[in-house]
Amino acid sequence: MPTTQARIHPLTTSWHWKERDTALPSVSSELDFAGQQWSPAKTFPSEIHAELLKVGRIPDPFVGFNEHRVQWVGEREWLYYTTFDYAGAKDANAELVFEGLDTICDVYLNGTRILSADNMFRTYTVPLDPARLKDSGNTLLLHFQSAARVAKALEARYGRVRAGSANLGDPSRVYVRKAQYGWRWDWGPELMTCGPYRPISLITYTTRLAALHTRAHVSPFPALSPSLKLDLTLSGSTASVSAVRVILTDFATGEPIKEETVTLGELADAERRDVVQWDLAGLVHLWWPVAYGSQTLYTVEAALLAVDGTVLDVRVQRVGFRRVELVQEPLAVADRYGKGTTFLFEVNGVRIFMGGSNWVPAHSIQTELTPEKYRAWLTLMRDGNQNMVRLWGGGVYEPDVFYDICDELGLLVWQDFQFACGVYPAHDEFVANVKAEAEDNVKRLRHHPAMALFCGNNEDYQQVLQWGGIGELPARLIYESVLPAVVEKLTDPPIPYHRGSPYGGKDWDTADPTVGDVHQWNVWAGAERPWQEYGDMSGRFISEFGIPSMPDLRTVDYWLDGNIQERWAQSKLMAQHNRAGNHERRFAILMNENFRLTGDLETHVYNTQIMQSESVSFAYRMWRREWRGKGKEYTAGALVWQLNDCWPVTSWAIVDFFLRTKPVYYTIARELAPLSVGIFRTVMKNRYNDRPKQFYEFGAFLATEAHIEVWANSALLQPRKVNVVLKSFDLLSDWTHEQTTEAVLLPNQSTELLYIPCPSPPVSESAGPLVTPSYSVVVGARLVDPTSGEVLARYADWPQPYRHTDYSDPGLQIAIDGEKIVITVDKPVKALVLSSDDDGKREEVKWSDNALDILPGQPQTVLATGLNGRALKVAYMGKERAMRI
Ligand code: BMA
Repeated sequence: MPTTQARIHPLTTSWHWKERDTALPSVSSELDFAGQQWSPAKTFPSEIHAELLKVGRIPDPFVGFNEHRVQWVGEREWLYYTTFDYAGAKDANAELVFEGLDTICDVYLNGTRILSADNMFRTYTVPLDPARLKDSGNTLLLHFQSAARVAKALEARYGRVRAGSANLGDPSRVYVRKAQYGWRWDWGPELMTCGPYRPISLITYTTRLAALHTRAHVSPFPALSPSLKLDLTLSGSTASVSAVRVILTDFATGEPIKEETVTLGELADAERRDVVQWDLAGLVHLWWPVAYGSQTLYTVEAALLAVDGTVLDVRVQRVGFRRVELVQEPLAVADRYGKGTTFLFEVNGVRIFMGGSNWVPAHSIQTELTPEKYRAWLTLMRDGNQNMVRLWGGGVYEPDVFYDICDELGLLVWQDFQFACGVYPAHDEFVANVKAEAEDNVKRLRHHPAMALFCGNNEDYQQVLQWGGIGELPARLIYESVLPAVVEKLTDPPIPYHRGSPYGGKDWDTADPTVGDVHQWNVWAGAERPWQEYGDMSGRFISEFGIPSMPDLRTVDYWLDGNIQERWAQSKLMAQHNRAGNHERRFAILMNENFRLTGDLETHVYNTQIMQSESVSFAYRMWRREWRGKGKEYTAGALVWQLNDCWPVTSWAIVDFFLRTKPVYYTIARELAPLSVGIFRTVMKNRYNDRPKQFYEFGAFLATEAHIEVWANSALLQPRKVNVVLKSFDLLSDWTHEQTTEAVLLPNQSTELLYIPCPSPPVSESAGPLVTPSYSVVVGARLVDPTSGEVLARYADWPQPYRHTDYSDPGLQIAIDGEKIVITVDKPVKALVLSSDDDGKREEVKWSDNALDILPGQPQTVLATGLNGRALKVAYMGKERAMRI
């Protein structure tokens, strides 16, 4: 039946797949065997590994050494086909839209090749001749070649380049526009996926609203006046088009805000700019990042009307009103590194410290991810007081749902273009392909209020500098001309662009702490400095840093799959699930410096997790302190490497593949809370030529003097009166010390509170006059509301290194009332980790807090949502194997 309405027909059914039989003369002749050698696709969109797994043709690559048993899949060619009917008018327009083909793919419709795709990040729209579509039984056939082989062929043509280190995948990856992590990364397996991984639709229409560009503006501070402009792109016949009706509604309530029907008049142009220009002052609320206000969203609906009022097409886009700027201006006062410039994000005129995470693809097989999974991941970030997610350049541009959720939760998005750790080419064909990819994705993402930054690449500048001997980076053309031009042309209001991460100083210096962003890898990698020096290794914005840990023991047991012989920390199966370069040596250094070595796997898992938790939260504590107010925004953000994993693995992730939080998740959350308090202890030596350095480098073990600095951070926009209560405990005696100071926390910055000698018990006579006994003192700081007595923030500073600390029995008392857990101690307890006693088959318990330091007289309450009668387990420093309560 002929229709004037535009229609979208998602092609989701009747898909089949098979391996290409290269003995057959042509790809199309494979269809002669339809129904025989073809297997029905279990899901659509589809990736071949998922299909092979579901019919049992490959083992789970995430278990044991199976990764190596599935490598053949990526070397082969694969086919998909479906059939569909076409009931539309033969004089209408028809298009096939491919939202994601992974990756090298020829598409045949009824035996004719209609597309040769070679970029998994692009949306391909193929116009069809409806006269050639059959009423029923149109066949769409997809032929995927091996991207790994194509990459090698391109490398043979264009030359071998450097890309990544030995534990990343084959350098030929730079030639193919496919998610780079699939070639193997230092946290992920080699899984060369292929398939139609995003939707394919048939679109039929006479006239169509092909695109909306909603331009939601907010004028500069202090006016912050919202307005909306709308551009339209029409396609098809415009003969019957008369007008467009635009309606703005509140997304949450559905309440209409404004409506206007605009006569379109002469429609010579398919592109219509400024169809509406609305001043919305007083009519809409601003969108704010989490913790700074609400995330009010609006729907813009445009309906294309015919002369007789018939609706020809409708398109909807959700928007938010906000102004986001990347401010790079000279600082007013130099810090220890010099003056330089800021690298800070200002939203609606408010400068905001960014505390967040780097995101890698959350599965090696993209089609296994669901909207619910994305929501769970991003909600964890929001609940962990994080406000920015950086989508790293070796993964994918995520599907729309990811950015929709960021809009809803108030998480700002830093989006890398997809280039990572390599010398990418810049021949014409490649550049054209990349340009088209950038245009597709910028157009797709630009309306999201969460979008804060587009960034040219991940570490391409840095790695070239690091390796040395490479004179030129051809893809500078891409990062310095092509991409910024696309972003500038297509975003309005403008979304900031940054050439690369990291990128900063002169001659593309990527390590300059006074300009741009830095990746701080000098603890885990690089110079392998002690984590206790993170405070001396800051920068204007630290967009990567991290320390790995083992995941939850249940996750370890998943990959072990009952292989008890391999159930020890340094076994080959543990190495299979740890891809970090030199991890054996680097773990050994950090563990040996800080923890008591152990042969017990559970204790080791706990220790690695506490090592990660202590070091990463320490970095956040020190760096947020450098957010010192206007003109002194020395550090304006820190994004931990990395939030998540794409398979079960030992990595830098703060939450493991199965969404099981690691202790660091909670300690970061406390550092990024609207109010936080920090202590830094400095210990002086007896004499400089005394004892080995490491012995008391970070602790008060037989040292002459120790002092502490205490400060607080506030994200509030008003000053806040607090009482700063310090209470110190001696682990070896009953000595305690308490002092209270009144203070006013400055708004939206850190405030220095105290600089005092570390409280210590009296020196025993035998110790001699030069010795301070603070080596056994735990100093607790709390910010307390002067009126209500409510504890607003807390932190406990323990003597270090932790391996020397004499952990006394804390005399734990744990009261459980349904999901409420109250923990009281007689002696300070460090890094108390609550877990539930189960096999991991039930929904994870959601802990309101965890990885706690608890001091006597200061009970702490944790809500364990979903505990649901499960037994509780507890582990802490000194009792690292979890005990059932
Ligand atoms: C970085 C990232 C990744 C890598 C991580 C850990 O610098 O950009 O390429 O996975 O470090 O080594």
